[in-house]
Amino acid sequence: MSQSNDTPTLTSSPAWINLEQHYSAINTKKMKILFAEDKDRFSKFSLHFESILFDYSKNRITKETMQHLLSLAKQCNVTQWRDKMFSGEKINNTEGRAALHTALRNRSNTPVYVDGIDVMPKVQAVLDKMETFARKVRQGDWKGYTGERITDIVNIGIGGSDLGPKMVCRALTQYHHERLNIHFLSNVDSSHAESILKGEELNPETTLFVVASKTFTTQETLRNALTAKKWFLDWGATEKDVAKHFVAISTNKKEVTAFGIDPDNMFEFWDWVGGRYSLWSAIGLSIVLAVGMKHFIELLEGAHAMDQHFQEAPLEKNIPVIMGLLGIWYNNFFKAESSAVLPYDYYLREFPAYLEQADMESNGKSVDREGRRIDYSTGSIVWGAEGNNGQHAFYQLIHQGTKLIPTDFIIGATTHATCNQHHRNILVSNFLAQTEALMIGRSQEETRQQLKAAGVKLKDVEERIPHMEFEGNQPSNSIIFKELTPRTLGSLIAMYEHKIFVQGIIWNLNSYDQWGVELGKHLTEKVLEELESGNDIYQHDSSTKGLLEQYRTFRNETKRGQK
Ligand code: G6Q
Repeated sequence: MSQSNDTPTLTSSPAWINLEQHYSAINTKKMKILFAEDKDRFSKFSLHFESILFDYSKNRITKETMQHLLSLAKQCNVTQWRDKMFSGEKINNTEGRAALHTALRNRSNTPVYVDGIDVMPKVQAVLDKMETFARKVRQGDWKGYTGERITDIVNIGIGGSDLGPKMVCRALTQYHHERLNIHFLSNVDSSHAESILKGEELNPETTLFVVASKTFTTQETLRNALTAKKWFLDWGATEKDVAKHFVAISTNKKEVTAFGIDPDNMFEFWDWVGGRYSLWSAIGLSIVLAVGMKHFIELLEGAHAMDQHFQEAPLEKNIPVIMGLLGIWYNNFFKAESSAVLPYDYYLREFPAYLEQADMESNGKSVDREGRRIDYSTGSIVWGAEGNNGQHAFYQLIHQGTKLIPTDFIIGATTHATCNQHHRNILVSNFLAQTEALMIGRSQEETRQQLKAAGVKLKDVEERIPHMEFEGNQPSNSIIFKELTPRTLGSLIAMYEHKIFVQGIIWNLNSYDQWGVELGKHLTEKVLEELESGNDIYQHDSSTKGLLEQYRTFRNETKRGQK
């Protein structure tokens, strides 16, 4: 909803008030009763997209809930905002930029204009450059300075320049080129650089560094790139050899050149691509190197197909819209603080970390688009881990804790791994049993009967019941896909991107800026100056000062000990 001073705020709008009233009427309703009352609940509350099934029937919703939520989407002009995004309007108003990650995967190649210029020829030109380069590296025609073929690729980047490509590379492990090992260096802690360069015994003669930074000013990335360059030169290579071992991905040609990377070895992208939405751009170079251009294009095609679904499907059949609305339902009406993403797929193990950034950096905002403080909760705390491992760790809190935690369970029906069907069956039965148990729970009476049947002494049964009862009614979405192909992965990622978009529009936020991250980039400058100079230059609170002094003491003691 576009708000001005004389229009109602979100929380006093008709759709919101209707939802509040509806929430009061149904919030205690048990899902297991809803399932018992309607045998067709699964088919009514599930949607298919290509080879992906999105089942949202295990949610605390009725037909009426969805009608109210869809009215909210209409009231907030979700479709109009969606069209603005796709057409290149500058919806990132605080930075005066479009948010056009969808143009990067616009496989229909229809024109998309930014400031009156069609961006599609530029997009294609960079894809062509990536393809040519990757082909040479993959075929062994791109040689290192001693004439050796490249065997190891190190992507140096952080945040959006790391999490997306890393997640996709891990997810598509089964498609990797067999000679090429892909590494991701992000953390400025030198232990990370060391564990890759030394720990994995890389050979400078056969290693290619991909320095990925939209701005090319990010301290961590530049520091790591310098360390990598020193390691390379220390081996005996010369400055002129750098061109064969360092390439850059950036929007900032000036800084890339200043760093010493040949601009011919720079892969460009543009300010209308947000960092956390950039894996589809040149930032995906490590993906192309790992899996080849054919599979990267399939990834883009999968995302494009989801873009078309998001643009064309009616709201009530539109998966990202439904996902976004369900999130609003729990976040704002049930007051759920967090939501969990639980992939039952080893190759998707980086997906929760990727979504943490995509979601929380986009919608972790407390002022609306016009800069006014808002009076409703935004950005859910997104977290998660591989589902099967999580069962043996944190699921306890989801089952029996005091918090409502809506969950997304994700699984593929088949795996590329040498399939031992029994492994798969165990995995899938855990997936199914968990969502069922979260929904159904276990009543006191059921617990009593089970304890008795297990031969527990009668006097112990009553004592144990409160500890072993499960309230149930914990909501979950289940996402099942046929196989983790590049296309399916592309669709899955785009589905979540658009879910995040829908929520941002309903909360009237700019999902495409990240001033909190920018703050972090500048905060260290002052303290770093003090650490390097050894002098106290700035005023600090007593805690920061105390910590700084303690660090210096420890550091000096360690240095003396080393002498
Ligand atoms: C993403 C954020 C942030 C960014 C990193 C790296 O949306 O802006 O995570 O990607 O801070 O920035 P550079 O790519 O500019 O190095």
